[in-house]
Amino acid sequence: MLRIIATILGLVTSSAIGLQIEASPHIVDVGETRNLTVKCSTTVESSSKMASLISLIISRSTDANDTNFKELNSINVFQLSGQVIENIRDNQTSTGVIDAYSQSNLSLVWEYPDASKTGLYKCEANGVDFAGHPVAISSTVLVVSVQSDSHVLMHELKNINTKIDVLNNVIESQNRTISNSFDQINSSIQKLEANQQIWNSRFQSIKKHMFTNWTDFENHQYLLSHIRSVVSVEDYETICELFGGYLVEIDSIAEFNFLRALVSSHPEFKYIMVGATDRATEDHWINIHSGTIAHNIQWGQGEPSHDDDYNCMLFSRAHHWYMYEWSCFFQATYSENGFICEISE
Ligand SMILES: [Ca+2]
Ligand SMILES: [Ca+2]
Repeated sequence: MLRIIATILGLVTSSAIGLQIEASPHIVDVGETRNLTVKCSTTVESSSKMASLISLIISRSTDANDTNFKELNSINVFQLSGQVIENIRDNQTSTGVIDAYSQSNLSLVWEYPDASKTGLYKCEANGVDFAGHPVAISSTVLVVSVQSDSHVLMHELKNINTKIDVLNNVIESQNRTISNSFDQINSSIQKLEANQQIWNSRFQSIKKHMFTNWTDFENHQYLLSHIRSVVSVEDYETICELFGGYLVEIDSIAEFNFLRALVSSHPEFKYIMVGATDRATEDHWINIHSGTIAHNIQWGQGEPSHDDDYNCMLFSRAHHWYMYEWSCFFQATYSENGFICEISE
C-alpha cells in the first residue's frame, strides 16, 4: 500500500512491467515429447505503460490465424497476491505467483502432450498505468506438433494390424462356413450310408425270398429262383417292400372308398389283393404289415365266407369291388389278379 501511495505521489522511481510468454518446446513430437511448458512472466521493461499488475491470464487458440482464444488459467492479486498456486487437472499442472510490483509468473505444464495442446498461446496482463488508467498488454507464442517417423511407422503398423484382424475375421468366417458345409456333407453322407444299409437289407430279404441259390462265375452272379407254381400274398409283400412300402392296409372308410374308386377304374382286373389276413383266427382280420386290427372293411354280398381255408381279402370285380374272402395265393399263370402297394411319403 505504501508503494501504491508513493507511486501515485511520484515519490519513487517505479519500474514499468513488461510481459513475455515462452513455450518449451515450441515443437511437440507427439508421443515422444514428455512435457510441454507454457510460461508467462512479467519483465522489467521501460517502454511498458503498465505500472501495476492486477492479473495474468493464459489462453489458447487452436488455430494460429484465429483470435478466438479460450482461457486456460489465470491468477490475480486479489486472490493470490504473493502466493504460489499449484493445481493439477486434465493432465495439466499449473503453478504461479503474482505480485503487483514484483516478479510474477504463471506456468502450465502438460505431460506427453498430444496435438490438441498445440496452437497459439497468449498471455495477457491486466493492470493500471502510471496515471491510474486500466491497461492491458499481451504476448503470444506458437506451439506446433509433428509426428516422428517412428510414430508414422507405428501408425502404419497399427493400420496393417487392423487390416490383418479384418482379414483374420473374414478367414475365420469362411472357415466356419466351410466347416458347416463339411458338416452338411458329412450329414448327407451318413444319411446316404443309412439308406444304403436299408436298401441292402431290403435286397437281401427279397433275394432270399425270390431265389434259392446265387453263385458267382467270371465276375457275373447267377440267381436261381425258388420253384413258383403260385403267386402268394408274401410275394406281393416282398415286391412292396422293395419299393419301401407294404401291401396296402385299409385304415379308414375314406381310404376304403378311395381304393374302391381306384380299382373300379381298372375293370381289366378280376381280383386285387390287400394286406390283411385271418389265418391266425377265423374272422379276426389283422393287417399283415402293421399287426393292427383291420377295421373299415366293407364286404361284398355273401362275404365273408368264414372259410378257414380262405385267409386273405381282395377287391372283387364280381362283387362290385367290395371285399371278397379268398385264398392267399393264385396260380402263377393267372393273369387277372393284382395288388396295391402302400408307401408312406
Ligand atoms: Ca392304409
Ligand atoms: Ca378265413
